[in-house]
Amino acid sequence: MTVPVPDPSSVVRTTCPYCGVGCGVLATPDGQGGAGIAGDPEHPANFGRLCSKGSALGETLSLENRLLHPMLDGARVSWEAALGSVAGGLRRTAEQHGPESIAFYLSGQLLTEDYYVANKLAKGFLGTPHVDTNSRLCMSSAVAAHRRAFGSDTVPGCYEDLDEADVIVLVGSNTAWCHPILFRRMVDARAKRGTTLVVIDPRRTQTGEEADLFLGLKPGTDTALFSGLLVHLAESGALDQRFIAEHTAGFEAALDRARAIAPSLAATALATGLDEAEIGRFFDLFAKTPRVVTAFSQGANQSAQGTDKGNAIINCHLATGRIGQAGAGPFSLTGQPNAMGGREVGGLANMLAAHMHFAPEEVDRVRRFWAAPRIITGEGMKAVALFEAIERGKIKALWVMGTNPLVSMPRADAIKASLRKLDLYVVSEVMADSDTARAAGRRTVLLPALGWGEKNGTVTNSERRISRQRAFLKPPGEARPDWAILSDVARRLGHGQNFAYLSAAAIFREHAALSAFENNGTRDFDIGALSDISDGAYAANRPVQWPLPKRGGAGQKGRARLFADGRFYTFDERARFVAVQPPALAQDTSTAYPMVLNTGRVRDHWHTMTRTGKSQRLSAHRAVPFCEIHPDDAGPLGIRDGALCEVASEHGTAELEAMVTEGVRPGSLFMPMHWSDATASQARVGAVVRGVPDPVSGQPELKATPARVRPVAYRSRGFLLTRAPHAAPAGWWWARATILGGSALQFATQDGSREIALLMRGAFQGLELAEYADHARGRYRGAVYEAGRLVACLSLAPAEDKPDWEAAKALFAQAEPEAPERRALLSGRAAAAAAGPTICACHGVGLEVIAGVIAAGAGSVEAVGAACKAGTNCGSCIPEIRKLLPETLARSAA
Ligand SMILES: Nc1nc2c(c(=O)[nH]1)N[C@H]1C(S)=C(S)[C@@H](COP(=O)(O)OP(=O)(O)OC[C@H]3O[C@@H](n4cnc5c(=O)[nH]c(N)nc54)[C@H](O)[C@@H]3O)O[C@H]1N2
Ligand SMILES: Nc1nc2c(c(=O)[nH]1)N[C@H]1C(S)=C(S)[C@@H](COP(=O)(O)OP(=O)(O)OC[C@H]3O[C@@H](n4cnc5c(=O)[nH]c(N)nc54)[C@H](O)[C@@H]3O)O[C@H]1N2
Ligand code: SF4
Ligand SMILES: [Mo]
Repeated sequence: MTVPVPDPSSVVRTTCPYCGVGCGVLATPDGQGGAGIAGDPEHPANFGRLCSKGSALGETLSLENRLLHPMLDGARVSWEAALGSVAGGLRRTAEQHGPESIAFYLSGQLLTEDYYVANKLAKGFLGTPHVDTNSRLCMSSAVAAHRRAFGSDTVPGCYEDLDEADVIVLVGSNTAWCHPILFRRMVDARAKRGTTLVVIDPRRTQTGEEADLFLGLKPGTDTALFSGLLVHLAESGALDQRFIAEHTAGFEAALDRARAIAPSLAATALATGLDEAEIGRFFDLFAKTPRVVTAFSQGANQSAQGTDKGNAIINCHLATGRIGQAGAGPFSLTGQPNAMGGREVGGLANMLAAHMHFAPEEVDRVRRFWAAPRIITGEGMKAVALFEAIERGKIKALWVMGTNPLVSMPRADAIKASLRKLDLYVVSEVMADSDTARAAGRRTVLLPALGWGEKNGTVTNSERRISRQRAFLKPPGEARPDWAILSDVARRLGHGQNFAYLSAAAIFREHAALSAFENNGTRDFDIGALSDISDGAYAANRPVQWPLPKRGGAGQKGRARLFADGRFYTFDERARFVAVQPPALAQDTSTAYPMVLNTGRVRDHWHTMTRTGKSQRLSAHRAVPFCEIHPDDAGPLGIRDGALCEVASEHGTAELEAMVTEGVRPGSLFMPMHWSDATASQARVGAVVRGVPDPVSGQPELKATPARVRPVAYRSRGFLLTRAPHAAPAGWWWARATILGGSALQFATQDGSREIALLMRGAFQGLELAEYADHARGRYRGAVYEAGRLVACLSLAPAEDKPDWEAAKALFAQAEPEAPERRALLSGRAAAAAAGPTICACHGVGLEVIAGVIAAGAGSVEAVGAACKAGTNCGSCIPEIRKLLPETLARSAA
């Protein structure tokens, strides 16, 4: 069962564990638990490139904070005891409350093989339909839109379409930060063929900054914009009448509805808050350009009308016959590395398995294939409903695997409280300190899973391409693959024969066989050609796109595009237009909560930061949780840039640094989703967000919660740098970040310099403490040495004059500073000029350095790169450098 680990020095081809781009990675293990990381030049998703997160994978492999042994109610136990508790608990729960009182909450970050086994165990053998996944929060609206339009959950296009399009429309997608390698392909295409980039987002993101046309619409009004577009296409003679007549149904009703929502440019402008001229430009571009790709992600999906937004987009592509063609089509950008694999195995509560649902013949087919004693016959509860059922005491046993819902679910505080009602709470994790692993039910079992680099299996990226993740590290501690843990539990429940897997390859073969079982071209997902792949071929398998039916034989390349023939998976093979609803947010703002809270991601962190938080490079770009607010709102509220503010909704609160920017609309706030209770005192996004589900997909609206914001006054601000993470005293506001050579706390406190001086003396008793204090002005700096080695340093100042930490951070990176540096630390000045906040994570280049080379004459991104290396590795920071160019030049001209 354990996988042979390649000898150090040998290069292992694997796949990045972060976003859905699915880049190929070459890992060279160093024999000491680490590895060199490079892009795989042969992988068709990235051709050798990696973004900042992929490039820094080597910094996330340490065993710090890993969950290495099974734990039962807080104490280490044997696997025997842990698995016995899980199996016994599941059996008892099923006996006492019925199998439907058991729920699984899975993740688009599991490998397909893990996901397949979890789904099979729950839906076929335990007999519970309540299996949902964090993909519900991620792209279930796109799935629902695909199914309504195509009769199947099919992504029609491929990445080459992005190279070959003349117009790329990005809807609710901060691609430059969230799918950076695809974004670079788009920017390259623009350089080569003059592709026009249109970005539709209420927030001016880095992606928006790079756009040729940025449409900063009112939150939630996408259906009005695309309804207006459909009307415009009809009125400007841009329809593909033949395609509509031969391959679709429902056009008239959809057009009537679009006319009711957005009959004219003026009406579209009114509904979206955009001006007529810019809308007109967009409509013209779309109408006149055959090669258009419309890519969408969370600004479309995470919405109370997410499914309608997807269909409003697809409607425009069907109306012009622009689907399944080179350089043309709607394109759902999936977020997680295996969001697609999860859909393939049926990990969502409204799917059964292998793109089959709950028609009686489908249920019977899966039952026979699995030889399942307790096959489920209908849909289970979707994530939001599932966690509400825990609150109501309906679900008694919950198994969470590969996701951190106490941070990422909406109404997360309520969810946290409800876990106490569970009789059995099982968490399969790689980290011991995730918020979800640290929470407790009445009986809590933590199961240590193998992580990236240790486990083996497959993932499917946004373009339906199946790639291998391969192990190149030894399994640490007692951690095991998720599929093996699940199979062992199945065995203990008496289903050993049906879960007798000896390898990930064996599971993959079964999964491929199910996809082909009684398929005959009736289901899009068919990888029958791989159903008898040998262990050796699986080990060597190169990335391949589905469908890949058996009749094509092994060795076929797979299909890049679907629907080019105009035949869809509906009973009459016609695609469906959908008449969408007029735009509306789930909840209106009120006087108590007058703002709209939008949430999302930053460039260098991944979700709840359990892995990227370990990297000092990735922690430099945005080191504290923040809330973006427009100056027109910040001013009257008395909120200063960089000061702390409290964001509150009906459901909870968070305290963050205000980032005053014109990038957000007046009346809107934006908060990143990354900080958890492990990394900040109070900055969990899920605690604040409401998350009303879309009625069709069940995907919660995470981008528009009514909220309010107010300044929070602290007496002092400061930072504390230590070699190992240092706990913050109660009452501090704090955020933790990994830095070169240690760990940092940025904090705010009601204490002044005298109290902090006492605190430092107490905390580092017996060590050499060098101090500077100006109590009259509330300033204090202290540096702690142990045998000449700098082990801690703290700086404190009045809150309105927050000390800058860049210089101290740079000095802290040297273990044994010389006398001038020691003095510089205490003086609060840098020995050398401070580099400023990091822009280029790969080469650690700060803003001031980049501004410096621009002022000295570097007039282009390339020249900046040549002068200071910024932007020359992964390129994720190029949009930021491009933005600095005119700003700095204007400043130096003034
Ligand atoms: N760096 C980084 N990259 C990631 C991830 C990560 O954690 N970090 N996670 C991955 C995952 S799982 C996912 S799902 C993807 C998400 O990738 P994206 O969808 O690109 O990311 P988000 O920041 O969640 O949201 C995108 C944008 O939607 C906008 N938006 C909000 N409301 C609306 C609206 O009403 N209409 C429109 N048109 N736009 C709106 C937001 O302002 C935001 O800029 O990223 C993946 N890649
Ligand atoms: N407000 C708001 N909320 C959001 C979003 C938003 O935009 N705004 N985005 C939503 C979206 S799109 C997503 S995808 C979710 C993401 O949210 P989560 O899924 O909760 O975030 P992650 O931090 O990726 O959690 C993955 C967990 O799995 C663990 N893990 C890693 N590898 C393995 C493994 O091999 N096996 C096991 N068993 N565990 C492993 C990690 O340590 C981590 O704790 O958040 C959603 N929530
Ligand atoms: S774009 Fe970056 S995060 Fe996404 S798969 Fe590629 S390297 Fe990984
Ligand atoms: Mo996601």
